[in-house]
Amino acid sequence: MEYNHKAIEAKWQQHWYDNDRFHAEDFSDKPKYYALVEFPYPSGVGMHVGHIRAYSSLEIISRKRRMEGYNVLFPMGFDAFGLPTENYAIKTNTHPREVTDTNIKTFLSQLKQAGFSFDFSRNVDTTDPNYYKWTQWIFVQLFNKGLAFRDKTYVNYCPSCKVVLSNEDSQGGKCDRCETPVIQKEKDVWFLRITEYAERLLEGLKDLETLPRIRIEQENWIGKSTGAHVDFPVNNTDEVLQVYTTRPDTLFGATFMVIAPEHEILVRQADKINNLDAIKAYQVEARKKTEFERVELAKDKTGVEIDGLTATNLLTGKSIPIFVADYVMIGYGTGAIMAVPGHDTRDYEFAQKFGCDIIEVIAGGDIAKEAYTDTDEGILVNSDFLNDLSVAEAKVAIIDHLEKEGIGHKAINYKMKDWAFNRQRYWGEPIPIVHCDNCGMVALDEKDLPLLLPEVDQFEPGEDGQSPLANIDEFVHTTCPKCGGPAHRETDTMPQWAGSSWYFLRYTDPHNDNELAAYDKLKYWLPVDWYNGGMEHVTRHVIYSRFWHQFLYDIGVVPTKEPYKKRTAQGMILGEDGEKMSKSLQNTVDPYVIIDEFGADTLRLYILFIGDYEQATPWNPNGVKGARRFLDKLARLEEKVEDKPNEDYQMILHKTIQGVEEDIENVKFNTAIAKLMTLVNELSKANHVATADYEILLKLVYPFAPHIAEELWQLLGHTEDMVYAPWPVYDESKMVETSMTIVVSVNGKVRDRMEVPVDTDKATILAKAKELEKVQSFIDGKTIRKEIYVPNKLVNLVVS
Ligand code: ANZ
Ligand code: ZN
Repeated sequence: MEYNHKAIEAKWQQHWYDNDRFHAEDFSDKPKYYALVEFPYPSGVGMHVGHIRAYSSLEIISRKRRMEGYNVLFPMGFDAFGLPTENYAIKTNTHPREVTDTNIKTFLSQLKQAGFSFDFSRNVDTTDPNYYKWTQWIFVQLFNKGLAFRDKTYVNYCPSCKVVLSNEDSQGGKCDRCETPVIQKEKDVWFLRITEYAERLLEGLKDLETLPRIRIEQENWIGKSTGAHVDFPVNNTDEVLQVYTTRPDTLFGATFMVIAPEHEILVRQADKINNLDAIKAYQVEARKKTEFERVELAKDKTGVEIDGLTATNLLTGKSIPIFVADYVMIGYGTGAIMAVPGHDTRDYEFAQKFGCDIIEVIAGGDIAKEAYTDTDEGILVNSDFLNDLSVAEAKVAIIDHLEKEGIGHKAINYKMKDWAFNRQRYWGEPIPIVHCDNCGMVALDEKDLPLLLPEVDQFEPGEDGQSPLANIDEFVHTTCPKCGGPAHRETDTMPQWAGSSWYFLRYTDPHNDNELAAYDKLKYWLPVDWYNGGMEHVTRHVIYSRFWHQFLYDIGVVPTKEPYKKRTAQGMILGEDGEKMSKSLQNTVDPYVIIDEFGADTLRLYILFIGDYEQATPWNPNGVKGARRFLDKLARLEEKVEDKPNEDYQMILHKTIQGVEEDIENVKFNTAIAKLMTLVNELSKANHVATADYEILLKLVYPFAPHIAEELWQLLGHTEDMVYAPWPVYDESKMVETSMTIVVSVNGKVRDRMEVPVDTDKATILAKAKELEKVQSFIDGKTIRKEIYVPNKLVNLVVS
């Protein structure tokens, strides 16, 4: 066949999409399969090769599953709220709605040009009021259950974007969007109480089918630790400073205390503090630093000793100093620690700088040199009733003692914090809450949802991080849903993570006006059988969405405890230079230039052939041509097809079926394609290719390069397209080896190899081995002392 990719791809795309060939059928009798890929943010530049790679894994799986007889749900949508659109709208003075609609149109057309088999009748758009009505509805349920609340706190604030950022949006101390260093600012913000679900989020990971690194990232993010709360009375006050420690066994070595600069005791006991000015100055300095700088970077410990306050270590009975230092975080544990310089590296550095006592309470190290932190080997010393115990034993004994004395108790802590859930931006879901002077905060009734974004012509954030919605009087002034009195609306909007926390539910019933999705449809489709997305979303997005899902399960809205059964993550495609693709490095690749020149099938094939799917891989333009040559060969092979069997290549054919099957399921798409290439090369050498065998080949190629496969399939005379053509199964009887290779060595050195039929007996093999020309020169005139035969593998002749 003459391979004209443009005509072929246009023809089949029209056929598939006009006939809705990838339609997912609610309640079909076939077994269901729900394949989910992370929906894109529809940016103005369109899709890049990374998008194509991200969707390709489950595109292959979806096409294969349909052939295997499944009713497949493989949907697509748009996570369209967010800053880039809003910034672009401000810059170009266009409404974000208009920008979003244009971008979505581009994305949709590009997805189709790549030939993806999404069910486009189920598209969702998080900025569609019919969609965000339900995002708001979920927020109301969270609010009514006390899981959404407002609190004063220090927040990460980007002075350039003028928005509050979550820790995850400001990793490394920089704004995720604009790279400006983030500062700490006190603000009244919305939180979702995700910490209440910490244990269940951890628990649910046990059943998630995923790579260890993906599970470990989530576990670390949740960050569970076990230890104790211990009380330290503050001398001459009625205050008790409570600390959280994972090492209560070291209590006899606690020689000073450290509190975070934001600790409330500094306000409560201000009149007793003699060096308040120095402490206030220190607080100002600390506020300029990010958490990352405070914890990770501060090699040189800073701090101020509180002049006027001391505490008592109730175990030693000694009075100990209290310091303010920024290596202690206000948001973790109790915001105060007992410092054990002998056995904690940070405390050791601090103690050396400030001249505090260092006491050894775990024997085994040399605390004159450094903190001794080995907890497996250490034995307690200088610790009264704990002496001679191991660390593990001492932990049990001390907690028992603390609880008996009423000065402490066992405690669990999570690194994870409550989810800061608001932005001061226009292009987001309005938070459906009103503030009433009589009733306080009141959630809107379901009948008043969606609370629409008001029309404005000014999208710039208000001063001091206020949302632009605060400038719109008609929006702000309203009446209380409870008492009818005057009230004002919340003007913050939700973060972008909101809409993506439940979109996979909406796909099951995208046009429902009465519920977020009908329960019976959720029951039919859930859980998601396989979810693929970016490694960077394994913590934030996946954990947030699991939290919402668990909450919705608790209130009876969804039928499964967990949303996802299996999770994989693709590696990034790097530029030719091995660097991350970026406009500034000019190393980006436009997938649509390649589609135009070589075709979507070539692009799809190459993007999966490029390297291990789960690893980062650099782009290689020569590889694109190689992929195209493979398709050319596949098309040429059609001229060799004859309607009569051919036994010559059956073994490799069936081994390829088996290999491709296994590789696809194990996300080893590159080796699956390599096997197909080998098969096509072998078939090209055959005198003729049997029709039935060529059909098998086309079916194996179809998930990767569906347009050309369909065209060749039709050329064979098929009137039905390949979407539901049955996936091939290998025939084991055709895979039995008929010959084997035997290595022949003399005195342990390999001299030759020979092919023999598999059922050859030992005597024949030894005789044949001695007849080999290359062997003879080494045994001629010598005595054979021993003849060793390792069945099916090798012969060794020992001569002297
Ligand atoms: C005494 C001690 C002795 C500690 C020792 C460690 C080693 P993870 O495992 O991360 O939970 N800590 C507690 N709250 C803190 C805060 N707000 N900011 C900074 N550090 C804090 O760590 C718990 C340990 O980190 C606690 O155990 C505490 O120091 C410190 F040999 O207490 B430890
Ligand atoms: Zn009211």
